[in-house]
Amino acid sequence: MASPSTFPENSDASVTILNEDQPKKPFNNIISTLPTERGWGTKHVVGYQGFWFPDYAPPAIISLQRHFKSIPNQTLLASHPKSGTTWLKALVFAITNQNNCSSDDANHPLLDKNPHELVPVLEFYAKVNPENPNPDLPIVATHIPYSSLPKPLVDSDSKIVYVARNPNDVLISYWLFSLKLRSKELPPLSLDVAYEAFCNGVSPYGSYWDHVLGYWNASLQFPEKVLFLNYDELKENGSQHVKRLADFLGHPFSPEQEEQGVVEKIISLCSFETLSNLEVNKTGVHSNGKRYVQNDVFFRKGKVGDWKNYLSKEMAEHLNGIVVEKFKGSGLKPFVLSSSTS
Ligand code: PAP
Repeated sequence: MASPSTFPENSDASVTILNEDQPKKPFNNIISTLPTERGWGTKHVVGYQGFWFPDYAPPAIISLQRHFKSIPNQTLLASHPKSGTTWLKALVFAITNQNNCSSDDANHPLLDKNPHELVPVLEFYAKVNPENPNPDLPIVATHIPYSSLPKPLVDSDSKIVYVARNPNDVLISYWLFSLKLRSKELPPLSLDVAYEAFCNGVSPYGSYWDHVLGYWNASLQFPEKVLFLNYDELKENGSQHVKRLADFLGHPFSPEQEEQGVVEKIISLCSFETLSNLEVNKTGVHSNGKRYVQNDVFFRKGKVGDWKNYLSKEMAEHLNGIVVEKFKGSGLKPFVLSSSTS
């Protein structure tokens, strides 16, 4: 995508803010009463409905809760940030568009558009369309916790796919992302401060465990509506989980397609290696409605276990211990602290 005119030429900023004040106005009275703590990429995280959010999110959530109208057969992709959103967007787009474009088509939209351009995030869309906060598109995404989703969405026939990732990699990926995208007037956040906040559940979209458990419990209660995927397992056994995903979405692969290697072609098209090496994802930008964001910030290493390069074994074990304790009794298998990166 060509750089929009408002994106500064030769800028090394990863984000350009388009209009900071406009969307907050209708909700200022509510927002000003909410508790705040130190933010990561933004000045504050704001406590709202049992979670902590970057300060831009609560107005968008309120707008979604007031004005969201469901669209038939829409699919919602949900995740805690840095858990595989970009990957899931690409996979679901490729699976559900098989009839329009095969994954080896040289003109496949994923080859010249970043997945975030193809699948918008509801809370960003809501910021610029506060009274009509649902794009007329078949696939949308969100980081909003299950308990704060708009009711018409939960009650509709929309399917929800959630992707979770091990907490240590989520923490490191999010911390590094926040350093890149932080408002330039904010001092860099140290890893020690980020780690402490994450362990205390006071990180953006946290607590991590309540976010994961909300969707996990919904997937147990409404298995036809909510599918729970795991980034680490997708890495380990892509074909099994991509088939599960396609079945769930009502786009199962036929035996002929499986024989022709369609599953593997989709996995290859959506892989970190393919996507991160595309020109659009190396040099392009996309607008999320409010900001222009460089596409390359969504592709760093794409590995399981990179936390080892940043956290001590004790730090990782402590965080994992908290999560194991929180997951106890839920039936959710705790993430294994992998011994090697993959
Ligand atoms: P978001 O929540 O801001 O949209 P999200 O895509 O969930 O971000 O997370 C980005 C992480 O997914 C990055 O992980 P890392 O920092 O540990 O490297 C990014 O590299 C990784 N990622 C992006 N695309 C893919 C992909 N196709 N396959 C696997 N991992 C990917």
